[in-house]
Amino acid sequence: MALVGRWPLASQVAVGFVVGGMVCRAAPVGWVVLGRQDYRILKALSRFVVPTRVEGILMNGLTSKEIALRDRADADLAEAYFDSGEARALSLGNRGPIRFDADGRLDSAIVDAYERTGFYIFENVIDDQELGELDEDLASLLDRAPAEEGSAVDAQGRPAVGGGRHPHFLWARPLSDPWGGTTLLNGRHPVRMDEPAPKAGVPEKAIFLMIGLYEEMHSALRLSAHPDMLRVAESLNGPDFVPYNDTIFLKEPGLGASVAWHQDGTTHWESPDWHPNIHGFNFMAQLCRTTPANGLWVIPGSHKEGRIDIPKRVAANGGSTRLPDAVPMLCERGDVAICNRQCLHASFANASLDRRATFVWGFFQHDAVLDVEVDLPATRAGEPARRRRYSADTIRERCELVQLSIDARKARRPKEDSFRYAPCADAADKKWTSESRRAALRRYAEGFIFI
Ligand SMILES: O=C(O)CCC(=O)C(=O)O
Repeated sequence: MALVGRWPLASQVAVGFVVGGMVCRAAPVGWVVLGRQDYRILKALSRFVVPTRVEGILMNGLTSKEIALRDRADADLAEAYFDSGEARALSLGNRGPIRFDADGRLDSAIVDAYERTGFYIFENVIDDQELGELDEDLASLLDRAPAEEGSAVDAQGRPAVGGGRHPHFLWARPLSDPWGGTTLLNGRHPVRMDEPAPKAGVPEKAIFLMIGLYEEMHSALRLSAHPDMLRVAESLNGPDFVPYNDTIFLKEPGLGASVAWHQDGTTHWESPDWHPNIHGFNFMAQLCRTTPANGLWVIPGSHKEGRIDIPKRVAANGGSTRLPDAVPMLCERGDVAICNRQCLHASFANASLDRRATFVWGFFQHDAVLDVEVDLPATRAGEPARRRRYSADTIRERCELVQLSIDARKARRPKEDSFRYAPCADAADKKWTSESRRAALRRYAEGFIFI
C-alpha cells in the first residue's frame, strides 16, 4: 500500500508520527494509510527527527514514558529483537495473494512454503465491505460485553451478552500473562512471559479473548465460510475437514495480555501416526495491521519438531522469552494468515499504541479427531475438566454448521461462488434461518472439539 493522502510528504510524515502507523479503523479523509514499506522508511527517517518522541512511537511500539520507565538496556534489546525479527519474517517467502491451480487446489508453491515454515500470510483476502461488517459487529459485541469480569450488565446497565452462553469473555490484568506457568489449557503454556507495568489509571482487567463468537457475530460466521479459505482447508486437510473454533484475540494498546509460548496441539504427540499436520491449523483474520509489538510470533518450521521442551528453550536463551529464531507474523488489515497448530508461537504483552483484533477459526483432519477421547481443557481457573469422545455422529453434527455458514454467506454475497462442502453434500440445500441457526449453533457448541 502506498502513502496516500492530500498533503505533501512532510505533513504526511508528521501525521504518520501522530497516528504511529496505525490505521486500524477506516481512515477518514486526510489520514495517511501507511504500508509496511512506508513504515520502515518512516522508522529510518525518525532517527534524524525528534528522536525521543519518534522512538517512543515508532521504534518498538512503546511510548516514550514507558521507555523512560524501563531499563534502557532492555528497551534497546527489545528494539533490536523486533527489528531483527521483522527482517527474518520478511525474508521467509511465506506471504502473497492466494492462488489455486486449475483443479482448484492450493498452489503447490504456497503449500511448500506453508509446509516449510508452518505458516503463510494470504494478503488482501477480506474486502472493505466485509471488514466494515466485522468492525461493526465487533464494536457492537464489545459494547454489549459485561462491564467488568463477572458482571451481568454492560457498561450502560443493560443485560450483558454471554451470561453463561456464548461468547465467553476471558479477562486479564493489563499487560499480564494469564496462562504462562499455569495448568490451564492442559498446561501447554509452561513459561510465564514478561509482564510490563501498565500505565496508571488503566482498568483493573481487560478482555483479551472471546470464545464462541458465532451466536453474536454473524459477520465472523460468514467469513468462516469464505470460499477461498474453505478451499485451503480442503487442500490441506482433505474434503472431510472438521471445524475447530471461533474466537477473537483482542490486544488493546497498553492493555493486551501476552499469550505465552506454546504449541496448540495436546493430544497426538506420542501417537505412532504423528505427522506435522495432525493437530490441524488455524486461520487468523486480521482486523488491524499487526506489528512486532502487538502481533503473534512464530518459530518457523517448529511444527515439524514434535513436542518442544519450552522451559529448556527459554533456559537456553538465558531465561529470556525473546526466543532468537522467532519471527513476527506481519499482516495488513484484511490479510488472513494460516498457522499450523503445532508451531511454537506466542505474543508479547501489547505495550504499543496499536490495537490488534484477530479472528481465529481452525480446521482438523477428520481422521485426527474420529473416536479420539480427550479431556477438554479449562481456559480459566475453576472451570471443570470434561472428558469427551468424538464419535462420527458428533463430528457430523458439528460439521453441519459449516454448511449453514456457507448458506449464510451466500445470502449476503449471492454473486460469489459458494464452496461445496463434501461432508454435508446431502444437506447442501439447508437454509440459514433463525431456527436452523439456533439448533445448529447449539449442537456445534455442545460438540466442541479440542485436540
Ligand atoms: O493471537 C495471539 O496473540 C495468540 C493466538 C494463539 O495463541 C492461538 O491462536 O493459538
